[in-house]
Amino acid sequence: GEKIRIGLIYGGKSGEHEVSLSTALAVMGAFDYDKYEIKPFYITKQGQWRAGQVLLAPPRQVQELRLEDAQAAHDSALAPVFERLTGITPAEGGTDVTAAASEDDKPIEVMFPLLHGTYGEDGTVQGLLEMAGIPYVGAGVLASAVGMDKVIMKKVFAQEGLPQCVFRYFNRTQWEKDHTFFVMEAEVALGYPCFVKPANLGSSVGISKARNREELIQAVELAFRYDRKVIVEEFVDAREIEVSVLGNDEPKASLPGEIITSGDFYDYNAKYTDGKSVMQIPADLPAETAAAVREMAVRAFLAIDGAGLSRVDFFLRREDGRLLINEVNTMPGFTPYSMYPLMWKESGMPYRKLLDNLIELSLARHAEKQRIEYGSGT
Ligand code: G1L
Repeated sequence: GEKIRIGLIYGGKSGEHEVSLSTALAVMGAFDYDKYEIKPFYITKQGQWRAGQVLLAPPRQVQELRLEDAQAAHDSALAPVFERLTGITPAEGGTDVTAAASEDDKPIEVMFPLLHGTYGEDGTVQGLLEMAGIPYVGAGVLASAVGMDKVIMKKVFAQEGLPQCVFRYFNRTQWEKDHTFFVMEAEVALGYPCFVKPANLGSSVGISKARNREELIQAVELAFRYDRKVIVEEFVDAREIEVSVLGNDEPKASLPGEIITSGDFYDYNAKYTDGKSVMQIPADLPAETAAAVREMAVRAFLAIDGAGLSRVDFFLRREDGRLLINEVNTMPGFTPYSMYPLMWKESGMPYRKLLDNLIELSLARHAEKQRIEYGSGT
């Protein structure tokens, strides 16, 4: 029968360009090509869109994904999206006669947006796909945007009654007007050491630990280079526990995993993430703690209005054994060796099956949205 046409958007202007490329290669390598055909959409570092030929087999190396020469001059890579937006096909519009009515014009049935913060904030690519009426995998506009802003996310957690670490935040204007006020506020609420971060989660840069007032001021000024809003968090001496959540309105949680950074703990369940930390799946936790962390992960997912998938990260404080939510990541690492897919694998769902499920969830959510009536009908 007909194959399901999957689109992959990857690359992008952000610092995670290369991560996005290797993720796209891993995803393309995992599909069942008897069931799916894949159309690549590459965004260059300069922000230019390039559509590739439909793939009937997985590409072998990352280099093949850069779509350097063949489509380089092709400025109509967004055509499939804008055709949906406008209802005008290239043939009708008369802009691109060469590409008329070929097999390549078949619409994308489900899109994977495999990139992060391409236009500065997240939710933007999701918004584009939303307007074009193309079903896509993962969080929608709202949850993507909430998931990018640490401050807004914490406000949502607070409203949901999820325990979290103490924090303070301020914008650049407030800081410049009266920085002594905010230093005092942070010192009284959090003490030292504390962590200073740009509110925007997209950047892994600009984060530092402050041990005294001088370091705090320096850390805040550094963080303001990357965002107009800065958050200061209390230091928590804790284990790092993570859970994979999958679903739409009735999401399910995987077995929890742990990121162990102390360095000297290795066993057969532990896998390297980088030089300094290992992943342990499942995490070595008492049954009640594992159950509690999974329940909290689902609550957090629903609280941000998640869809498709999210990795939910926690602290398990050593001092009192209390669970604190750290963040929801709507775009987690997603190669077969990343925490999110590995936690599902350990829970009985291999990578390829996970992709099937995400596609089904995307279509289900799209169908659900089409049941909604918009506007007054005038
Ligand atoms: F499409 C999904 F499944 F929703 C999705 C989208 C993005 C899963 C995972 C990601 N992750 C990334 O794009 C990234 C971590 C590679 C950012 Cl560059």
